[in-house]
Amino acid sequence: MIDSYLGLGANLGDALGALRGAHQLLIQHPDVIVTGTSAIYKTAPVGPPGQDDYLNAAIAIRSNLNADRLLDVLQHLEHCAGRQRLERWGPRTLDVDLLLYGSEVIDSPRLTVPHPRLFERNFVLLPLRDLLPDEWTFPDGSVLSDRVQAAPQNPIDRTDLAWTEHAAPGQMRA
Ligand code: A4P
Ligand code: MG
Repeated sequence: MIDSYLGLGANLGDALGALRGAHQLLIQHPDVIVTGTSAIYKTAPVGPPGQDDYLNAAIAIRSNLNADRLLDVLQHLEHCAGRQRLERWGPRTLDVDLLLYGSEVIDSPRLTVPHPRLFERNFVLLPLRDLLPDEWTFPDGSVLSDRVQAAPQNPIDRTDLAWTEHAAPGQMRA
């Protein structure tokens, strides 16, 4: 079993519904165990101007799927949220990125892991920090707390939005 970390982002339509829907589909997936969820963050958009704020979050999972099959699952989640690929870095109903796949480094035509823009984005690193210890070491030897400190300070607010309508907000660990 491999522990993986997913980054989720949404800023079109019902963004919270898109995050919640993806979470539910992962819970229901026969080959995936959801082991943790970050808080849900409201973040200023990075990319083309005129976009709405995003909701960003991270989910920890455990799975036997290889990285390629896991990417298929993530793209299915995007598809279920009605994702259309229009503009690079443009608005999206749901973006699900594979941030970390165990401690593996993957560089294939379809997949780059760790995610290539992970360290440039506090809206990815801060949710990830809800799921991993500060001293977590990336495959390149860098440490999570140092990466968080060095990341650009894009405006970001931790919300108390819950992953399910009736659950307590914030972090859950298995
Ligand atoms: N791909 C390669 N590596 C990976 C990986 N580790 N995880 C390939 C997921 N996919 C990976 O993805 C394009 C291709 O990347 C996939 O077919 C897959 O084979 P995409 O999701 O269609 O492309 P994209 O998301 O439009 O582009 P990109 O560059 O991945 O966008 P980003 O980097 O995800 O940025 N501002 C805020 N505040 N919050 C956000 O979440 N997100 C973006 C999108 C821009 N601004 C944002 C946010
Ligand atoms: Mg993406």
